[in-house]
Amino acid sequence: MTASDLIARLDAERGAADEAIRAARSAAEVEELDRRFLGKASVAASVKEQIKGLDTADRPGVGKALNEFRTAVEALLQGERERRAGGDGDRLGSERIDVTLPGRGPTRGHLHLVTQVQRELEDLFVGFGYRVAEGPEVETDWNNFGALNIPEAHPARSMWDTLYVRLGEPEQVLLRTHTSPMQIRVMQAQEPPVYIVMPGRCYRKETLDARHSPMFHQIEGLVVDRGITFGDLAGTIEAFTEAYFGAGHHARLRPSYFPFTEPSAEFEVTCIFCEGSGCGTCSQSGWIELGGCGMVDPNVFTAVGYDPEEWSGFAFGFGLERMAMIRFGIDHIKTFYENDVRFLSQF
Ligand code: FA5
Repeated sequence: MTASDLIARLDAERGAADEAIRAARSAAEVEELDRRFLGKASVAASVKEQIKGLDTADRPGVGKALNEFRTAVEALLQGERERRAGGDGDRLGSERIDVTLPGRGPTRGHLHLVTQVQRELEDLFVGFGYRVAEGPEVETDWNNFGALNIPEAHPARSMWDTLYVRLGEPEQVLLRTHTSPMQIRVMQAQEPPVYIVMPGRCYRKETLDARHSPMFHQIEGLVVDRGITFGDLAGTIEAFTEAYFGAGHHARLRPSYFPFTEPSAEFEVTCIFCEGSGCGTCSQSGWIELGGCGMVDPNVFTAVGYDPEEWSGFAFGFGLERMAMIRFGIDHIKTFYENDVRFLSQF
């Protein structure tokens, strides 16, 4: 072939390469065209071989044409590769799936409502300068009744339907019916003055109704000092109800009877469900009883070795479930212990 034949072949091949590369449908096809137009079996490789057989004077012209061919085809191939990379990039962008959403972790639990109420009241009383103490739920008859001025066969024992534990002498060990035995434990363990609250679980042989459960919680309070009066008790109760329920809740102290306090009172707040007009939750009375209180009976001081001539004091015991019911509008005590997460997770 002459030099001009070779140059013409390269021109034709360049046209073919241009057309084929622009029509390529895949990245693999582009690489295939690279081999077809620039590889060992290509027209360019053949022209390169034939240059050797040309006259020396013709060789530079064909060599230059071959270089131009290679440069042009490489540029076309490279352009196509870059276009495809960009196109893939666009496609990848549009098809991207966001996998960075937070996964569903285990749901975190929290403290039971009664525990929350207990801790809040503890904090409140610690703020008033009280200490906090806890004691056993299995008690002696002496601490639960005897030392609290309720001797055996005293009619007042019927105020508390007691669950006895088969331990020791019959009917000498029981599940505490109230937190008041903690008064005895604390006074036996320390000298006055005493400013203390004692929360905990209590048990009674009782049928479940809207306000009563066989297992419930109380918080007991005890203050012993010189010159403590009923006014101090009333003031303390007022201060703590206002701090816990907020202003605007009506409360009243009603004369009552407890063997271990004299005088004694019952502490009640207006029923929030009927606002005083009477409903099932408050047994139609318009009031919900929160607890009992009174001035510590001198017989109790004598039982623990305190001199009733020197010391005076007051005590109170409130139901924690009742406090939560009134504050959050819960109309049945059973909801505390059914373990329904829909109820518990609201608090
Ligand atoms: C007593 O238990 C006395 N120890 C209270 C006391 C302490 C009086 C110190 C004087 C000095 P009472 O049985 O009324 O009292 O119970 C007090 C409160 O505990 C009730 O007002 C109520 O809020 C709560 N309570 C009593 N029984 C139950 C029950 N079965 N379920 C839920 N709460 C109860």
